[in-house]
Amino acid sequence: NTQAPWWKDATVYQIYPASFKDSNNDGIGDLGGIIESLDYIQSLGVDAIWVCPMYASPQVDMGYDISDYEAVYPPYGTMQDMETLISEVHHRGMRIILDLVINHTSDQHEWFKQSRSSRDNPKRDWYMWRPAKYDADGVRHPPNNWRSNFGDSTWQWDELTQEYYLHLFCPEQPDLNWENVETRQAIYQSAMISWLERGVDGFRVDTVNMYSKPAGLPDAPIRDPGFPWQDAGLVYCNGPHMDMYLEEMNAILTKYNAMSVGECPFTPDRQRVIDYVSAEKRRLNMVFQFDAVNVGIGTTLKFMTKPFNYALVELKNAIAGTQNLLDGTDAWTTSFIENHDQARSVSRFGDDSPQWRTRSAKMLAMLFGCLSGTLYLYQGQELGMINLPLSVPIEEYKDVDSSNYYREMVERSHNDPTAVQEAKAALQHLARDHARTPMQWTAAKHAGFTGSEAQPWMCVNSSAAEGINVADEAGDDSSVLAFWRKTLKIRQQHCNVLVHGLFELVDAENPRVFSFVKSATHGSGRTLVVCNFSGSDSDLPNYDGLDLSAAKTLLGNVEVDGRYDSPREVQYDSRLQPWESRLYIL
Ligand code: TEU
Ligand code: CA
Repeated sequence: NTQAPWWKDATVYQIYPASFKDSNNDGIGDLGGIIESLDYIQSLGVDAIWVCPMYASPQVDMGYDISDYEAVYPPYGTMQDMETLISEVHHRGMRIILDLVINHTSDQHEWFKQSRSSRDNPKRDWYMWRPAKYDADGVRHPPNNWRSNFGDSTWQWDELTQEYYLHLFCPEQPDLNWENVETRQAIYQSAMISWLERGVDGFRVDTVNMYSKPAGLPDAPIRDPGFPWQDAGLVYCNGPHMDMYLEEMNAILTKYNAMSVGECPFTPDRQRVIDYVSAEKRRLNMVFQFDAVNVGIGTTLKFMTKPFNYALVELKNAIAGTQNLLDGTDAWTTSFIENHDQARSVSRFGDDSPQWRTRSAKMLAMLFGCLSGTLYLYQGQELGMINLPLSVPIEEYKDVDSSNYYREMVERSHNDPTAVQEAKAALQHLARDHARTPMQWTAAKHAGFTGSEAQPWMCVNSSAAEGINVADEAGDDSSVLAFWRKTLKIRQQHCNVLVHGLFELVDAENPRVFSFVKSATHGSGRTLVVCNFSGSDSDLPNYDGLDLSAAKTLLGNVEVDGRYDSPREVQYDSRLQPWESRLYIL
């Protein structure tokens, strides 16, 4: 039984630099702000930070459009600041991972500038250029019908050289051509090795399963009839050379003893996922699957949302699917429900009204804090931060994904007021912007994110003034923040079960109560987590073969005798209060 690697037991705290902490009052978060907050971060009980892209970038997609992998975006700071950040993190015994965005670059990257300059430029083949198709009437069409992740065609016509280039995201994010070995070597050197040499401990690998495209770039099936561009994720992800590319990358990572967590959308096939993350295969350490965060999103367009109330069983199955990667395999998994691409979990899966916000946020903390795999916590999630309210005008939404969707809905409906209202409501529910409002540090102006005279780059959620902020929550033992700290402590104390244990849904069809058992694979230990996903009382289920009469609770989100935590013998009520959750040790 060998020692598990550090990243298995770790909790990773994700930081979005623009919105975390502004140290020089220009309204934009920065590296200095992260450095000065490291003690706070460590006090949560986390082991590592993941810093979203802080590289040189025109910021069309908030830094996921990189123009130079080896330079820092000046408003965030300097290379010297990065070196300070890395050493300050290490000084505290923590780890730091960076975002590795290498499916595409910015169109302002030197490589692309050269590639687009002429058809015979030596870097022409570093990107995915294709000739146009012409129909019988001589009208020009792109090579296929793929819809980009941000709407519209994935192909951009280039007047100068009279060809299309591929971009799975914005037109300003051209896809690199991974088939070219020289390109791959340049990517590895510039984006990976240069940072591993500076001491980073690993990478969160953006869109990791999109590097290898399917031969012939075939059309996607038509799911949105009447519109030219079709969702193609299932077509362009997981292409034929993925394994080889990942093995090349892994060889570099291994040399530096660095970890990897890949973002793995559009991969319903369990065996495909296991083949990415099996320890023996040496490709990736783990991946983020999208099953849980996609519960409740639309089937044709992601913002065409359906209400969550009917989807608890779907959420259970989604989570079970990612948890069960561990069953009988040497694979590893992740637990997360928020990141910079997701709306706030308490607004989506809990109840963000003043009455139930705290309790339902704690319930979600318990649920995801008790799942196996490496746990990821997104900035502000530890406070139970919530979505912007509907009263915030659409102009405050800064994300290109949101503005493109809104514009498309206005166009499709010819500005029909009902359709436009619906589009806005959908964005209020699901937009990525809700994760990107500034971190709420205090109840003061701008939530203490930046100086009171400054103008924050994105609007601050007014809930900061209503108690959802670090200062207020730190002084309150019944806060969401205090609960996350307790949860992370208990997770560590019982890591055999809570981090490494096998997951089993119990009472799986119950549409209101989410219950699961975890069992240690080595050593002993069994726990039961019960979550009432409902604003009314529910019965504590009668579990076949589980006797709770002698079971103690390790943690609960409803106060009993003035306390929430610590094992006790109290016989719990067989009624679950609204949004109540309990962690039993069996
Ligand atoms: O996201 C890739 C991804 O697959 C999505 O979840 C994406 O956010 C969604 O399709 C948008 O509707 C990654 C990054 O996390 C994201 O922030 C970037 O925008 C994207 O890659 C492009 O680099
Ligand atoms: Ca700043």
